[in-house]
Amino acid sequence: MTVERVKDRLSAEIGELATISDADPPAVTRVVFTPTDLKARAWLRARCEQAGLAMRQDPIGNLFARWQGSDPDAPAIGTGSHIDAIPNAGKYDGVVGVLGGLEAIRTLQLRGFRPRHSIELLVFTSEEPTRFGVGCLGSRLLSGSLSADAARKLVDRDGNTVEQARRNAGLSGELENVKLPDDYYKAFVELHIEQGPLLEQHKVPVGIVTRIAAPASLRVFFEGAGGHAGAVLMADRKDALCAAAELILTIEDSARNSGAPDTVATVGMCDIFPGAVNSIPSRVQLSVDIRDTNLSRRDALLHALGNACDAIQAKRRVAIRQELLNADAPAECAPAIVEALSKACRKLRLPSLPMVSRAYHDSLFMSRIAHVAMLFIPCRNGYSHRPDEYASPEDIANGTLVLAETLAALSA
Ligand code: HGY
Ligand code: MN
Ligand code: MN
Repeated sequence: MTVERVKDRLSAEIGELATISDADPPAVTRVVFTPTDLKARAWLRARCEQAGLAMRQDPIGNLFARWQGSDPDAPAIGTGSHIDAIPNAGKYDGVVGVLGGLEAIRTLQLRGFRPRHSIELLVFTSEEPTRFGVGCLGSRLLSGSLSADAARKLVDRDGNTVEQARRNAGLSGELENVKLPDDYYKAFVELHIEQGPLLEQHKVPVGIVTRIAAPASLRVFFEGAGGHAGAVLMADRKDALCAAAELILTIEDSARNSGAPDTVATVGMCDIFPGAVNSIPSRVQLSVDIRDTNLSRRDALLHALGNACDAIQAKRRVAIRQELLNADAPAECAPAIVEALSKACRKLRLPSLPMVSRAYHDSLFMSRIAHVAMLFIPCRNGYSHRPDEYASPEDIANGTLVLAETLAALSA
């Protein structure tokens, strides 16, 4: 019975992929171009080859597994997601879209379906910003949202450039050759866990994404004055960490009071120098993540952050410098692809809920060169980016079968 086979095979494969990790189970860590990431890519490539898919990898490491259609001139239908995982993550983020996409193809093959448009499963490089600070590195380059020169300038915390890291991972060719033409894909559909609580709360098995929020991220550098924790009196201090703390609370306050619940801001990283209990912090580096479904509200928060930096700098005599890493536009999903997903849900008698994606995804950038929509499945308590992230085999199978129906309809 199809659903049972899909449930069993996907549960086994998701479980197996989760063992290729740099964290103790149930956590998963798989950072781009590490030996673990390369091992996971090899594992996945083998499964795609077993399914008879033609493989290629581009110069940034995006992986393409192609089921050749009967019309070689017809633009392809793309699906896929990512398998890199932030530190101490779960095993479903991205993986459901990759293994679910592979299973959707295998399900159609078993049914004897023959696509007219080729169907291409994509595994994007570095969807997570963990190593190079900018998320969706592979889909940004593929869609032309990031230039090859700008990508080459990205450096990890150990000073390795993207160029060094990709070459060490065995990749060749020039980053200029990653960009695909605007008419390469007729459509791109990504299956992903919701990473939020709405589907579970509404007891709806499938979400159909109509809009993807606008993400921005930046680093903020604070340069104060160090000194002895005992000897320097409070009035004489230029404490970089206190300045950073004031900015963090100001960012939180601005997001909370933006006038809409869709504005979110997070300071997820804080480096303190010299990092000794009895030494006044002289330098601090923050990494800030700001998003909103509404572009002007998101930009207003970036502007408010700049003003706050000026005020804190003047008040505390701590030099503050911002480095904007990315400030991307939101994406509207294509009505025709949204309708194709809705139709597939109706055919499978699965209720669906139209929704916004507050997380960003490779689809955000694929929307720059193709008609895009996303398919969400529930995740328990909305948890994601944590080891107790969980999606049920039933929900994963439902999402996979909706994807299969949609790919069949789009590629006919
Ligand atoms: O941060 C995000 O939205 C995605 O999970 N990388
Ligand atoms: Mn993620
Ligand atoms: Mn993801």
